Amino acid sequence: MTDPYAPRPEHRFTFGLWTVGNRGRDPFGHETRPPLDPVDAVERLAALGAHGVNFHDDDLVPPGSTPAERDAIVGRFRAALDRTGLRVPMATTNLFSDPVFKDGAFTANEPAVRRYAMRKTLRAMELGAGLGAEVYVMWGGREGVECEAAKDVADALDRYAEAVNVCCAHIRAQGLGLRIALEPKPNEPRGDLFLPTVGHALAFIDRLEWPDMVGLNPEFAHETMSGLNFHHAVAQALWAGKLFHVDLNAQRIGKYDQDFRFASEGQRDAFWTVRLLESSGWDGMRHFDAHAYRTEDPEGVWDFARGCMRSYLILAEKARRLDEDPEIAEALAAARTARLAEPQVDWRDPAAVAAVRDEEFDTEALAAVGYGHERLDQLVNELLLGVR
Ligand code: GLT
Ligand code: MN
Ligand code: MN
Repeated sequence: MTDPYAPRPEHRFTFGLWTVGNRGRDPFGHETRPPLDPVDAVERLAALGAHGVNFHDDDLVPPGSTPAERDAIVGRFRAALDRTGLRVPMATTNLFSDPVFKDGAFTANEPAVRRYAMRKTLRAMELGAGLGAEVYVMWGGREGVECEAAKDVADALDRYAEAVNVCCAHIRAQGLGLRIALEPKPNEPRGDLFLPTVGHALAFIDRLEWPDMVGLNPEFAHETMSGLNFHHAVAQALWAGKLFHVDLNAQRIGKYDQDFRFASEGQRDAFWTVRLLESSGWDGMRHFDAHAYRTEDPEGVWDFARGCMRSYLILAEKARRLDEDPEIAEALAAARTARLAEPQVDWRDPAAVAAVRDEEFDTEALAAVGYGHERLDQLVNELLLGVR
């Protein structure tokens, strides 16, 4: 029997070189795994049925490489992509590891650091676009502060916007064909980060020079760290036409950024996210920004990668079953779910607005209605728990 949960390239699953290449270092302990050659990552991901691989500039070309070394590395990587058919849908820049960025990159107080961060990003965008990337992720890992006195937030946002505008100008001038996806995060590694949530980032985009070129890369762990509902964040990004990319992983509220295997925690939120992505027809990449537990040896990394993709496909199947379940359909009707899609008042018509002012309501009768949410939620739970 063929495995119904076997990943295939058309499922659009992608991983970062930094995810499968994560060596298990944490703030308290050293690496537990040897380095992973990017070419081996490409081959293993392709063999597992992934669609693509993403990278930071430094993941592929180690900092300090000469131009000749860079060309050799890129050539070898490109050959592996050609051999396997794996794609590079997204690229990004490491603006957080080098000590030069300790006070920020685009929002560093020192102007030369800001210009260096822009230079590194323009070059990384060229590298990514050269390998086929269409989305450029911007995660401001050091854009934040611990010492509140040291940074003016409005100035920092002005400089952040300036840097994004410079990147957009370069994309346009060079015809790189990239769209920028901002990735919010509330804290870690800084005490507080700028653009902490999807909502903050959406509001920021409106103030940019080319807002159409900029959207979001929401991450499950990052919204959940803030105690927010990831499925709602993705839904609002979709509603705004701003879901350019998505980082799927797992996270418990109130903890450090765990980046666990997708759906290993928070299965309900993972389920609603998968259902939303699948039912919306969104054609972006299902990117897993997660890494294997520190306990794993190199083979365990591939169990981790396979697990992310299988859980997604299992939840997608549950979502289909939910939509076909007659008892759940009945419960949804009792909850009047579809009626939320019915507009009530044409606000362009003054008579219609005035009629709202004068309508009479039987609020007692309206308040007496039961919506059956206990029954509906339990049916969904039983489906997720595998007894329906
Ligand atoms: C880093 C971070 C992620 C970002 C990556 C892209 S780098 O691993 O924790 O959330 O998506 O810069
Ligand atoms: Mn994360
Ligand atoms: Mn991420």
